[in-house]
Amino acid sequence: EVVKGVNGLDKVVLRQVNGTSAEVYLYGAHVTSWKNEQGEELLFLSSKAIFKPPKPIRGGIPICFPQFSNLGSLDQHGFARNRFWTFDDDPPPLPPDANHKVITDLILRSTKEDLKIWPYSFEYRLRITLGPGGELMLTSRIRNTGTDGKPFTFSFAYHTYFSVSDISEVRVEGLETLDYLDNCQKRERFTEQGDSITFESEVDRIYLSTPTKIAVMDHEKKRTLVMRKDGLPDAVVWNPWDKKAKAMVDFGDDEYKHMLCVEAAAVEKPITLKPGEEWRGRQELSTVNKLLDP
Ligand code: TA6
Repeated sequence: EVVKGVNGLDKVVLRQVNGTSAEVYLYGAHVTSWKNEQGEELLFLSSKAIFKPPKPIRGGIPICFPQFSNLGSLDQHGFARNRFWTFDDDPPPLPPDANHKVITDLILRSTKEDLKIWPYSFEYRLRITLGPGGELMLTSRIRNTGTDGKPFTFSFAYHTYFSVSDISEVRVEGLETLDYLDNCQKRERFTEQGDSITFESEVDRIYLSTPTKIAVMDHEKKRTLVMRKDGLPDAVVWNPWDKKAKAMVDFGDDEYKHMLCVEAAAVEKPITLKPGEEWRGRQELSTVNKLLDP
């Protein structure tokens, strides 16, 4: 169902019979809400988010394409999150169990304007699925539609902002002992300790070659947010903490206490597509109403 969201921007609302829901703005194909059966919001959306293109919306799941962060010549995180997407008029085939799922298919095609800043033709199809248990799945299909024989290379992230009760009581499981690039230390390479990750200051790390499953444990809620990913080997973990939070106009000074970004990403090894080739990158978010054992 398409409704008017903030500032009259169109958004799609996906609802399941069990009361779970999700919302995605056509602007940026930006998921801004994912609620459980009790109607609790599981994603963080800043109370100061600015819904005014071309400013990206602060929170939810920004799409970082064709560039993650400043790893290239484009603006921070590329331009997919600053574009108006449309409904896909020729969506990929539906999955066999489609009748239990609520699906919306969006598409972004390179425009003449885009070609001036990134000279490659692409079609980016994004399928957003709300499963029968409230699982939220994002499947990206990016194809090189160029006819000039030129391959292109891109980096990518689903820049997911999770809502947490209290960042100082959050644990992340699945990234122990991995190498990571530390954005707070000139992106130098380090190795993570052997037990789960906890937070007491700014964290901005690109974990490399991570497992397909990462768990974010919210101690107060006795709830685990589970991320499963495919085609996205890396995982970015970010919390701006107090100083950086204050420096962002679209982020409340204290909001860092109630959010954590865990981002399924392809950064260390950017993806190259020859004309006609297609890449798929998927993440599925789900919740478990208990703290998973380490
Ligand atoms: O994903 C982490 C990060 O790259 C941080 O370095 C910080 O810049 C964050 O993204 C937010 O970026 P944005 O452009 O959305 O303000």
